[in-house]
Amino acid sequence: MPPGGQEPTSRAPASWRTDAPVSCYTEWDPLEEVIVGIVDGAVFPPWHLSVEAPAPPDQRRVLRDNAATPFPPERVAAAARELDTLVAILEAEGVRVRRPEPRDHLRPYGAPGWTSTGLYDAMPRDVLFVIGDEILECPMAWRSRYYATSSFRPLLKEYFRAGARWTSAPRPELPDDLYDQTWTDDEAWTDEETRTDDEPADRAAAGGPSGPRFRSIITEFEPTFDAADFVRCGRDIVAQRSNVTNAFGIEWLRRHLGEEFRVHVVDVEDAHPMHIDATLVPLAPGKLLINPERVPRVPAIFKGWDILPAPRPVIPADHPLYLTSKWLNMNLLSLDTERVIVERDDAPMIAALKSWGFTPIPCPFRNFNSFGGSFHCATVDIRRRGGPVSWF
Ligand code: DAV
Repeated sequence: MPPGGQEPTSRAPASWRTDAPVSCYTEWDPLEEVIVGIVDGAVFPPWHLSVEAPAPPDQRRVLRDNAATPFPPERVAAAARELDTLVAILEAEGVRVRRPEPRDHLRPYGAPGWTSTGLYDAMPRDVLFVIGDEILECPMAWRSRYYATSSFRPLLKEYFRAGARWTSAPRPELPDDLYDQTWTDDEAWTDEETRTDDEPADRAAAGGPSGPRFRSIITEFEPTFDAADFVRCGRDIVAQRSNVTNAFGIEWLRRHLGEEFRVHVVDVEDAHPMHIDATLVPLAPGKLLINPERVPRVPAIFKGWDILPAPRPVIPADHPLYLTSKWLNMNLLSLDTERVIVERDDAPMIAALKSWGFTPIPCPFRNFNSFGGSFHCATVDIRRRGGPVSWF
């Protein structure tokens, strides 16, 4: 019986290679090599509707006022120290850590019809999708992330030379047509309203919107997705549509991956979705951490799994979170089916993880959180032991 308590429904073929330079099938197999992001040169994105839609409503003004300027240097320095602490913890746990190369994110660039400056190299999870022996550059919907893979290119070339499959989705054009210029927040449920257990039909009866629980800022003009809108559970990949991932992007990935994988699109209740990794977080086979506000009904594919509702976040109210909700407390990094990296001051999450049988490893990360992510966002798994297993 594996530590997660669940038996796989199919196993990797006996001929399975275990020495590939890039190999990852799940969020929980034993982690051997990881890229940890950097905050050097981090700048706020230029103002754009695509940034407004997923942003917390109370931060839109801040984002607008600071557009295309550097993040406060003292916040960058404090977050960089926390990233170095994370690296030291990972290395002490036996994980090989790689880092990207800093870039000047204020250098303007563009394509026909638009210009932009960059963002940062802090969140490799969004940028690179590692699935099986492949490392894929994502077609990201934010213009400020058009060259987001540049800092990782030295590593991508190295992995390719060592035998990895290195690919890129069709390069998006990001014209105005990709963005719904008539978008407003009025049709989205507010975060307060998503805290009900009502079925969409009940809401419709009550005069509220039914059907899609959010109105995406992006259209279906071309495929776009961020890797962080997908979680890997062996041969099954769970995806959400969001303000950066459209149905076209999910379909492109589904067809690209072919028959070895099944991509399941789930419907959650997030008024401003951008990335699934503070909503549904599989910690081990048979153990699913869920956001109790966004997941009133667990997707059917997880039938039979232990459902672990995340404790409410305890990030102080005055702590700046420019780009995300407080549910970053769920954005954990599993080193295997027992060891989990968790924020040092998050006592409720540490206690919950212990009560569920995990071994939490605390790391200070509050300053990094201000940049829009936590441990899962800040990393991308390059190698986890284990092969293409089915768990559903
Ligand atoms: O507020 O749910 C968390 C993940 C960001 N990469 C949120 C976003």
